Amino acid sequence: MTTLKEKLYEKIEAHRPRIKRLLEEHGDKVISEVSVQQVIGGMRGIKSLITDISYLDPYEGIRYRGYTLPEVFEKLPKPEGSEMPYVEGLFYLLLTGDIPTESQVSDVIYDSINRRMLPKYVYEVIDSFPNNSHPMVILSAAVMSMQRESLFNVKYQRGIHKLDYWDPTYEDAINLISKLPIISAYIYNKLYQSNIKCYQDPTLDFGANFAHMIQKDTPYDDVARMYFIIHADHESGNVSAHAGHLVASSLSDVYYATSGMINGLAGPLHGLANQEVLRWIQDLRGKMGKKVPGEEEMKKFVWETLNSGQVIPGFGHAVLRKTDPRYTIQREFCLKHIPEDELFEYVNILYKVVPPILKEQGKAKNPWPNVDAQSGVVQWHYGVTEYDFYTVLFAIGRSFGVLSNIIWDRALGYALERPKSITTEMLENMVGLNKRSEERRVGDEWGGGGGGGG
Ligand code: CMX
Repeated sequence: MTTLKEKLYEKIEAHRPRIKRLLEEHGDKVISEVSVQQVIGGMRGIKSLITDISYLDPYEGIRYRGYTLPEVFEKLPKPEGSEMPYVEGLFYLLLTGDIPTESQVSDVIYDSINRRMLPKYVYEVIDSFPNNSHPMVILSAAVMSMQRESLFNVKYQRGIHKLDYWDPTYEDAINLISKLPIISAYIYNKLYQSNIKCYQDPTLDFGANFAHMIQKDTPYDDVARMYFIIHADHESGNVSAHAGHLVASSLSDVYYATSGMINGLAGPLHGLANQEVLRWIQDLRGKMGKKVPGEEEMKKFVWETLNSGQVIPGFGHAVLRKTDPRYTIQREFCLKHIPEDELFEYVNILYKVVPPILKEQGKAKNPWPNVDAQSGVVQWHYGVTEYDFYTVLFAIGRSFGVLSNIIWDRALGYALERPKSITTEMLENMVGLNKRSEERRVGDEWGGGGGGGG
């Protein structure tokens, strides 16, 4: 057993009694109420999910296992001469809650390198897609095609005790995480680099090997590490994390769940926003010729977008109410390494002009930039100019959080998700809008009752 798996097992054993006690002694205590606005408005803010991997404070931003992002970057071990930590160290932190030592990280790297080999049929699945397919579609299909590799599935068919579900899930998760950069690099090379064949280098860590496979030079290894780490988790309610958790809650294995996570991430209100930011800026760049717009020109462009009924990509958030620390980390990286970059100038002007405009428009609850406003600029500068690909990078990072959560879901025996839905008429009745509500009981008409299956 690896040191990570041993440590995880210890942590699981220590955590199980806490959940048991909560359920047995406090199972019927009320912790949250639900308004009509929340039922219609995408369940915003309803406290109904549990995770210990990360927590998102609206004003402070994300903490992984209690650590802010700057703390994570400062504390995790780094490769010699690198500014950014090993992604494998982040995985150790997310799973166990502990900052790993150098040797614990080496152990994870060694284990992961041995799992990088892709079955031949995955290359064939990727090759079978036309070159104008979106890379997120290919990624999702490639992951899905590997479902037959699931150890959890085999063990379940043979009959495995519930308490042991986490073990084959852990094996599946590390197998999949180790393969994701290989799959993604192969997709990148097929779509944008004339199908060049580039093999993994077993002497390199997760970030450096990915940079090597898409043939980007230093410091892209650090850019990749930074990118994967900042995107890893954002608690459980966002679409990608929730989709992964939801699918896995039916005991679907991590291949089904990760494909679901990828599909949710591919929407423009979520992960695809990073591509949208670049597309939107390139549109303006096309209009401006070589000139960088001044603040007044930029304001006009922003208003044009808003007045045509579109959102400003990279701004706003369902939970955050301040500038996203993931934005700030990338901004600081740009200020240090690429202060003169033309696209960074665009992003800087947007940082100045968009929040006051969104405030003036008065709709967005959060006028500040999110992670996606800045991430494409860094990628573009270091040679990944194919912005369709940016959400794939987000997906590689997000898989660390989603898969860590699924392993813990299995370990703690979290239940099948099954919230209750009601009809519009029932909701009207509940708030007293229908006179008829006094005359008949909703439960009689529709069978009432709670969740159940199906
Ligand atoms: N530009 C224009 N309008 C915006 C806006 C933006 N950036 N952000 C929010 N609004 C609008 C909403 O569309 C909504 O309008 P309607 O009342 O007409 O429906 C109104 O303001 C209220 O929305 P909200 O409560 O502030 O935001 P939501 O929780 O509903 O949505 C989000 C959050 C991220 C989808 C939204 O801010 C948005 O569309 N942003 C742009 C897309 C984006 O950057 N997404 C990436 C988020 C981070 C990530 O997941 O990767």
